[in-house]
Amino acid sequence: MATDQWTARLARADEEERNLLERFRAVRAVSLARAAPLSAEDQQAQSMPDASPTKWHLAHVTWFFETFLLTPFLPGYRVFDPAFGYLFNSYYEAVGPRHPRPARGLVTRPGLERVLAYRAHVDAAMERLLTSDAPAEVAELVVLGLAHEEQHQELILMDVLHLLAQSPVNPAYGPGFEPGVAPAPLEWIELHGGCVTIGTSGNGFAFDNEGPRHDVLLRPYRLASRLVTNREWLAFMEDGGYARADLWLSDGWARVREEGWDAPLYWRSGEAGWRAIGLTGLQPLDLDAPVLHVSYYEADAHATWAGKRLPTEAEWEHGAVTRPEAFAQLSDAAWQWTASAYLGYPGFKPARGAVGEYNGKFMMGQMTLRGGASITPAGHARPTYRNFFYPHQRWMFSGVRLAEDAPAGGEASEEGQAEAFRHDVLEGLARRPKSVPPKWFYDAKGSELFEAITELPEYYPTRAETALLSRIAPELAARIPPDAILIEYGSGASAKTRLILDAAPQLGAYAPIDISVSALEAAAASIRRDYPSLLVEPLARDFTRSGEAPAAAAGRRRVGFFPGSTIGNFDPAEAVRLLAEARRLMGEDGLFILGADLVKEVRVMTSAYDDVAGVTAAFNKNLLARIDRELGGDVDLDTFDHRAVWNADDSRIEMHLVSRARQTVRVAGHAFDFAAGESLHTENSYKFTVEDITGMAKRAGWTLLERWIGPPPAFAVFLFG
Ligand code: SAH
Ligand code: AVI
Repeated sequence: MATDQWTARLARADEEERNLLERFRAVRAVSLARAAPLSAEDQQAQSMPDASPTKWHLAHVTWFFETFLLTPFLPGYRVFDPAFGYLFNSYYEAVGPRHPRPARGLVTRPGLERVLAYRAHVDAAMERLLTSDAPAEVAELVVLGLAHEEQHQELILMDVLHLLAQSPVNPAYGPGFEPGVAPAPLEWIELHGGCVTIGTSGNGFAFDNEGPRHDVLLRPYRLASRLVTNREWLAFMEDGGYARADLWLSDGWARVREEGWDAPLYWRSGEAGWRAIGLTGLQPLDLDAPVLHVSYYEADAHATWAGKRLPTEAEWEHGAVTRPEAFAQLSDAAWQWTASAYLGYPGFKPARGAVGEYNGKFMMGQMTLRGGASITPAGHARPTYRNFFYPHQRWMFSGVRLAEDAPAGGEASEEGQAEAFRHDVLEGLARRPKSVPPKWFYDAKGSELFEAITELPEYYPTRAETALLSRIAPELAARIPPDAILIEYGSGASAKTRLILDAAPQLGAYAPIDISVSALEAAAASIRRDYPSLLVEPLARDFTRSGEAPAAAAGRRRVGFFPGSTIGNFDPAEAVRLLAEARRLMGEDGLFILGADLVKEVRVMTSAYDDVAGVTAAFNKNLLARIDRELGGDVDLDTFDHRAVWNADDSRIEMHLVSRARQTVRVAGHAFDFAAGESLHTENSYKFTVEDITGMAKRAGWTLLERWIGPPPAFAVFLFG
């Protein structure tokens, strides 16, 4: 990276980085702290050519400061020992010849004491340099030197673990670096992709290989919310994972055969089952912890076995940057193999001079890993960070995050919907407790049944909201700007919409969004017929997914309309995400009309979901009928009961389908066991207080403009801007 670029970056560096001397002291201290639990003998030995003795690491990072900072920039600096240039240069050809890497463990002199004296000598000189009037170039090289030292702090622990793992007495390094377990079940996080931008934005330090920032085209994809666990790895092994050539890349299979791989690097089998060597010694395998110390070949074979794939590094980065809250173990457990070869980004040019050897010359034959590990020094990694190793290497803290393709065109296409339905049902039936998202109720039959529900004597929400909307429509209409577009979420039959359209003839366009194609098409046709001057643009898609604005929204003020208390069919966190996404779509000057059912007497609420005529039961069971129709299921509807219960803790009505007896159902070629009385959870309908709604909307970036509450059974309509 050119010097002026480094300088520019540094100028933008954050406060901590500005106080270089303090950072210098802190980072240097971490290296000694990591070496502290080790004896001089531990710090001398080298267990393989790829690993280096701790003593060598401590000296090499010091040599970096001496060579690139003190010698050129500190007037009168006296080199500690001229022989060290040869002993502790790692790979810098421009700086001269060096001791062969596989023989580092044979250098018993200087001893550890003298290496520590070398560090003290260089530290003292660096203090002088950093308190002098040094050129700006010095600061940028110090930042690089510290990032370099942090990389070696990670290497110290990788190399020590490899060394200790050679010992028959299973010594431990010590606690404090365990990767922890994933908190939640695996979820597939949907990402739309498209033309996305990756790479460092130039704010704060980054290695040269993290730029230039550039565009990448990504097809829709899904990323696993957490890393592959030891339990999942064991299932792969038990299914012959290391014995089936069909799962492996050719080079990987050759390695398996040559080196006799049958488990991750540090797993050991014994009478008590599998155990794993880590920094705390030989321990029983924690099945919920992420698998560690697997090669690229193994990661790829596991992904193939699981019917998934590894993410590309652009997919990984885009997910980590845009949805960080959706992922666990992004940077604190294990580095994550990507399917991307470690190459320069478009336009990449290594820096001139010796530091240009830092990254660029390794861009051949290696694969990129993303994230960060439990042994990565705090603050060292970032979402654009590109780590890299050869595909056979295993001694680093490497793990696996899986990816898969999402259907082309997303759920908007018929094929996409079918695939998404299959995916959600198979995954939902495999969960404990079993659950399927309620959006799958709404095929043509389900939408018809919902309309029948709205007429039931027990189902008060539709009548209550319709009455309230009729009353307040003039007030709402007064807020709607001329030629605005009304964008409706979950429009169904678009019945309530008419109340707004009648009161606000100034509306220029209407975009109903609904996942139910049949309901959407019928509603759009009837609105077109009855409002001939209105531009109608129906959108058949899942409104929880961030999507493009309707074409008709261009140049128009936007008014969102989300009636029916359908907001209550989402968990609070999902609801906030949805409202925030709506905020983005409506724009700064947008409005949002939201209908929400309020908490009331329990009996009134439960009977609305358990009507005497059994229409709600038929609506609920239609999910099973749809599974049978579309996924070749063999579920007998009569073996399940409809159940609607009030969950006071979560303030929601829950709908379940409860299996009358123990049974096995088959869906899309997969078998799922139900115990007698076991439930498939099909829907939540949260019931709110006014504060619940205003709180969620506020978190999503909306401001309350007005709200109206109808007479009992109470329903509320909110206007946000
Ligand atoms: N707004 C109407 C209909 C409510 S029924 C009313 O108030 O009476 C809920 C509607 O939302 C259904 O038409 C259903 O197909 C649609 N829906 C549910 N989840 C959806 C999702 N995730 N994306 C798009 N539409 C959805
Ligand atoms: C669409 N949604 C708000 C309805 C509700 O009340 O949760 C769906 C429904 N489920 C059972 N009856 C109606």
